[in-house]
Amino acid sequence: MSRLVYVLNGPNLNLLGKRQPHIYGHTTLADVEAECRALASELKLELRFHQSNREYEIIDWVHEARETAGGIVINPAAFTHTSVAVLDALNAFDGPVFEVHISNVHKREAFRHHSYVSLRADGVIAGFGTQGYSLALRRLATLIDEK
Ligand code: CA2
Repeated sequence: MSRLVYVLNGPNLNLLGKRQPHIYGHTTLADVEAECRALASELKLELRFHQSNREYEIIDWVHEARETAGGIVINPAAFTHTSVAVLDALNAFDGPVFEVHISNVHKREAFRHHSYVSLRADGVIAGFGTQGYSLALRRLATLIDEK
């Protein structure tokens, strides 16, 4: 199995650490990327880390991952709750997919309780702050090592 993993981030996550710290904390997306890169190197994973506010870019990265990657970690942000298109793209990917949410979506508004992506995800992490990304990467490495 390929040791290349994609970490994909949906809309508005570029604002992480800059607004609403009471919900999302003070860590910026650049900090998250640095932590993921350090951990990936420890776990001997190759990392592609992306964020976009555009649905089609997330879909295109999932398609790109189909050709090359061993797994995907995705925080689809608001697309979690709206996007059949992101779900369809992930359904065309064969490897493990882990869905990460920084906040505990189940403690928040009712519209955040439903996730299209969870219909495909092999695991979901919510409410562990930005540490959720590291937990998901560790699990992915375990699955890749086992193959
Ligand atoms: O908890 C999460 O990680 C979410 O995926 C974040 C999304 C939200 O729509 C989901 O329901 C849960 C929002 C991402 C926007 O992030 C911001 C960060 C700082 C300031 C403003 C937005």
